[in-house]
Amino acid sequence: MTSKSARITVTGAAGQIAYSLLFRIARGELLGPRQSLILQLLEITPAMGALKGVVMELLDCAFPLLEDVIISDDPEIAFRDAEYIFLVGSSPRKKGQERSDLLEKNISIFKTQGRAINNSASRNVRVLVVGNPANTNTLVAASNAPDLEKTQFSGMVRLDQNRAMSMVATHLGSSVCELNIQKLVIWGNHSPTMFPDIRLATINDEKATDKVEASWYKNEFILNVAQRGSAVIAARGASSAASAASAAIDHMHDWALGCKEQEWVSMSVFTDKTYAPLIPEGLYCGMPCICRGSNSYKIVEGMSFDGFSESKIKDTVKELQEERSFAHKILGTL
Ligand code: NAX
Repeated sequence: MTSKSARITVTGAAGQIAYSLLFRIARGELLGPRQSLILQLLEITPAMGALKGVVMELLDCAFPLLEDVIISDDPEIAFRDAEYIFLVGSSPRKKGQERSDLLEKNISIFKTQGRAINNSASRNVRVLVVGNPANTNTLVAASNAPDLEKTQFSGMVRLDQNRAMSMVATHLGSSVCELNIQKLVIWGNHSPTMFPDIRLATINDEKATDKVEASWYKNEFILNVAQRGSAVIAARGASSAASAASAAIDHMHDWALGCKEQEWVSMSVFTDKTYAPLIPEGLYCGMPCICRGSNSYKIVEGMSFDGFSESKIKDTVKELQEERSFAHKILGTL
């Protein structure tokens, strides 16, 4: 066992995603079986009672790695010295609510949390934003943490990558367990405009585009990946929770410790000049990344785009730019 426990904060800790995420982290699935942990859990005041019940259950598991659990409704306390932060809690979309109303409510939550992270988290913190609208929430949080680097923040599109890999396998009458699917990329926003891109993907080292039908890819696959969240809600009566928690662990694990050799992972990261002007600087956009451990990632360079992929990326980038403008309008500044 390593001597110093890692401090991990999860917000929205009494919610559905956290109910899966916390137990998997505490088992060691995030940082491995030799790293002890302190969980720091943030909730809003009315949910503190329910959160106490979650803590009881965490303690009842007698996890050997779990040194302590701290709960608070004060972000500065919950983020104190945290090295890994999962921003899961957010205001949910209510029936009939416009995306702009959802954005407005969440922008103020993520502004407050960005400031608190800036003030109290570890200077080496890594922050993963899960709460929707995840890309723009990431931008708002990172912009309100001026003492930290933008590369210390990222948003989650890994669930979309996992869904896409599973759909490709199912289409081929197989499973991700039997097929080695690599380099499948999610570009853009975690929203229906996202672009799941298989142009460079490989399946058992062969080109994915030689294996799947082009019409299925263009007419069904892209839409189905983007609408998978709605399909889960329709079937389950509740939004994706365990699969979102699993993807959050995949994302943070790979960022912290590195992904497999040759593997690309999709992360919503701060855009630099790599794909400008198609993907302009200053957004958080789903991109292919390589993680080689030490809490770092590198955007995969040198990808080219045909007319179809370019127009898909333009659409999702346009939406990200509109959300950024809206956030600017609400906050006066980011
Ligand atoms: P729940 O409604 O079950 O839980 C959210 C929790 O957040 C609640 O307990 C609530 O009290 C808490 N909360 C609200 N405001 C807070 C604040 N200011 N500080 C701390 N806690 C706060 O939602 P759940 O199913 O857990 O989903 C959480 C978020 O993940 C939602 O925004 C959801 O849309 C988003 N998702 C993102 C996904 C992604 O791929 N990026 C996929 C799954 C999910 O839809």
